[in-house]
Amino acid sequence: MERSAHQSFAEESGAALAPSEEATRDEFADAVLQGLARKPRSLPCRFFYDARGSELFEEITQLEEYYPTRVETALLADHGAEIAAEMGDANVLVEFGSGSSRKTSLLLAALAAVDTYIPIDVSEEFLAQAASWLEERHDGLSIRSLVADFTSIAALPLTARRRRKLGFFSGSTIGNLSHDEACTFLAHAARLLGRRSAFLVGVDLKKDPAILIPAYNDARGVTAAFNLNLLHRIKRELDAEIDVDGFAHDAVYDEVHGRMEMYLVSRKRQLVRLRGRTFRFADGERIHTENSHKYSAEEFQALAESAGWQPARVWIDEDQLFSLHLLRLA
Ligand code: AVJ
Repeated sequence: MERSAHQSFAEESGAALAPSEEATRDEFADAVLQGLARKPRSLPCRFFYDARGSELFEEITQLEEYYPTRVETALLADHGAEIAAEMGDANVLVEFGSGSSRKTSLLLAALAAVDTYIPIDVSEEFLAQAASWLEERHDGLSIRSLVADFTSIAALPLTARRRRKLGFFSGSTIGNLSHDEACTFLAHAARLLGRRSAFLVGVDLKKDPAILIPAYNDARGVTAAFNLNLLHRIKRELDAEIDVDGFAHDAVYDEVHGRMEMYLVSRKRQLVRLRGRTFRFADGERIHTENSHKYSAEEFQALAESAGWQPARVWIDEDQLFSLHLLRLA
């Protein structure tokens, strides 16, 4: 298993974790204990993205069945000029949950007036890698990385003040949030970005489950490995007793909520032990690990309006797989 150099050093040497790492680990442990004790059981999807999980997610984005990344990238490449026509005078690009920032380069190429890029992500390692990748490609760009959870960031750096800002939230990450949470997040982003700003949001569209299900349950089993990595992570980082092979990946479409749901399903009666607690699983019992909400263009526009944004444009590919929304503030 891959992990950050620093983390493996602490574990292999038996050295104590730094206080911030200890806090992160306790937060992880608390969330896992709470989620496993709940019925139905669930685990928060934000814990997918350790070093190995991030690597597996990158692999998912290259899969034939997983269309979102490919289609969104094509939308950005094809409509860069139109996006610039709408928002060409933006000076600051603020990206929420920026990850590897691969799609950002297309946007920066289209937006000539942007001189400052503010990526926000929980992974310091990702931010550093993304910054050096972008610096090489965009001469003179000033990058001000923020290590933070994008839902809770309180303020932007002073350099962004009184400048025209474009927010960017790609990949349909907004789909991980419930409708209420998405509305709260959009309103929060509006406050953060401020007057005369705009927000470009990538949103996966509602579609035939025959397309959705393979996107979350691919033939090569990469998504299964991504989902099961959460159990490997719990075992490794929290010293849990778990038979990871005793669980299987499952992905279903819930018509009522309009979302893909991922589960880890126990393949037998078994016990999971963690921090002095024992959890009894029945054969077939599930742990809910992710929701990925899908929106029609109209549904997302209504949600954005309820959060105080004015829907300005929406770009959709010819197969109607994915949408890119431009929202404005008065
Ligand atoms: C990164 C949250 C947008 O929901 O499609 C990919 C994560 N989960 N395959 C998504 C994911 C399973 C992805 N997001």
